[in-house]
Amino acid sequence: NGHYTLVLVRHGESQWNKENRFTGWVDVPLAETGIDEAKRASNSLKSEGFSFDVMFTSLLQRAIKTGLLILEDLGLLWIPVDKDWRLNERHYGALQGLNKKETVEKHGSEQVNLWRRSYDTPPPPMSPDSPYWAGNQPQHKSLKDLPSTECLKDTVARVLPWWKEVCAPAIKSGRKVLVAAHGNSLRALVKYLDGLSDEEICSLNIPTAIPLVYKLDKNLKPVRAEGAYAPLSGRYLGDPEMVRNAIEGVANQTGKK
Ligand code: DG2
Repeated sequence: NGHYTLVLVRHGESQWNKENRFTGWVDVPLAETGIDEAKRASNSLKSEGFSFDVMFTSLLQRAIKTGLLILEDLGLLWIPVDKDWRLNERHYGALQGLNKKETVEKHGSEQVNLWRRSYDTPPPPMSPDSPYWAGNQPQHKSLKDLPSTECLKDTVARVLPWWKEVCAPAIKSGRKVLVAAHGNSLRALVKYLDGLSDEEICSLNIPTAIPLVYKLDKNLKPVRAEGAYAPLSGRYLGDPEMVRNAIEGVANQTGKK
């Protein structure tokens, strides 16, 4: 019918999501709960008959593993998997490793919210002496221009070239695409797809492991889906109440407990 389908999914709960720590480029594993969430995601994809020809993911195991768990459940472990650092989580600078609520206690919620959700205020930079410096990670050390911090605008600046060079051509060639990535790399992508303003994107949170399904026209412009989660044109595969709670949970990670 001249439309394309694109499925985006944030990884399931990671060990540091569980411990409520800023993660960014640190390569933490999925928590047990994250594995269960990935299975829930694949069940909902299966029950609606989704299939994929290629998976795109980051260089971080929480996203890779979530995607592979989904592919496994769909009998699709054989399809190509293309890993690209440009889908990595936004680099969280010197905040990486810190507990989100403790960071609020130290710096105040206004400052932390600015670091977390403003479009163009990056967190303080990470020092190359940090054990979490990307140059110490085997999958990143050969990248040129290693980031020491990123705001969402910086993340958009690397996700968009990936979209244009890699993802858009794959979709246009008729391949059914699954993207398994991260809260902020996906916020960067949907900001572009849905043309959200710098203000609108601030209040948008992406829940873990709930597939977000986009219908795209022949120019890859989103067509608003029935049951779309405004301001997005895509729809989440999941009970609306569960989706809403999951999104609020992300927003409240820095809130009072
Ligand atoms: C989280 C996002 O990334 O955190 O880096 O801590 O999606 O890989 O779990 P993800 C992190 P927030 O921006 O929601 O605080």
